[in-house]
Amino acid sequence: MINQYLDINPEVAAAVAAGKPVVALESTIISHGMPYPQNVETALAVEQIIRDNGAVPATIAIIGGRLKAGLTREEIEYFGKKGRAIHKASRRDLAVLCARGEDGATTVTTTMIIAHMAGIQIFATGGIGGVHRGAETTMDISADLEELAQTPVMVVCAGAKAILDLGLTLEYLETKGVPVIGYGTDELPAFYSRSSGFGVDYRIDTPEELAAAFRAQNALGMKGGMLVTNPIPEAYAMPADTINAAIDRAIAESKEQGIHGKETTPFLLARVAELTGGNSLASNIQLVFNNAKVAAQTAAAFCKK
Ligand code: PSU
Ligand code: MN
Repeated sequence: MINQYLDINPEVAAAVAAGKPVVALESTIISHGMPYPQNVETALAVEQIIRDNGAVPATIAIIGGRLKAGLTREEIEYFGKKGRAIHKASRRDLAVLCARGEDGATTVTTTMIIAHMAGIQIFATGGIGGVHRGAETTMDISADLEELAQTPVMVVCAGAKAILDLGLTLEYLETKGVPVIGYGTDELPAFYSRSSGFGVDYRIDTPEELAAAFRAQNALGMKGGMLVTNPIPEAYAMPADTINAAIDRAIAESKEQGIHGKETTPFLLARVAELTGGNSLASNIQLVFNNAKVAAQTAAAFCKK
């Protein structure tokens, strides 16, 4: 039974019904993760990369209270232009937005929820939310970690930004039983840079082996997701000290300005991009492309059985 609030785009629905590879994409990365017009250009280019690697893209968002799996070019433009004026929608927001017929940009959490409703198992993004630095007093822990614990979708990302406490994020994922895989690496990638100093649970080197691990997890009846962390390509990686200086300053400013709750992550993302003079944006775009490719190849391997 399809959910009464869900609209699956016809191409996506046909691919899911035929057991063909589909990759979900989030919309908060468009509205809150990057500035216009690079956000729209990137979102469209990512869809093309997924097609070039043999899968159908399904960008996910909430429009007029409808949960959309698969957006048109016009809808992607709309999210990109409206930017941070769009409601950033996490799990707690879904019911009210649907009841009121409002728009919402889906985070990793809500993209996983809607992908799962639509029958999509693989999702590509940039970075996930996690345990924030100072969470021992703020209790700021992203709902993304809880969703990974309970929704069976594989999330391919470039690790997590050092705006988070990466060590605590890994501890939380361990407690929640979420496997953290390094794609071609033993180390957790730190988004803009390839290494963080923290180890992953397993290193996997091929899309086929990723697909096999996720298939086994589903066959075991385990309800959660799987986190695949794919390092940024060497050519686009940023020097750790440049990026860390920008992150430290952005965090200090967020405290001074009293930024909190759901505003914290978008504030830090935008400020780090400004402080690095746009260099971080170029890296951000490239790592999303790289994740889209791995996700599409894994979706193709997953469908082969
Ligand atoms: N981290 C990034 N880029 C992003 C996000 C996080 O490097 O675009 C977005 C994702 O949509 C993620 C959300 O799910 O921020 C997490 O927000 P919060 O920390 O408020 O849970
Ligand atoms: Mn938060």
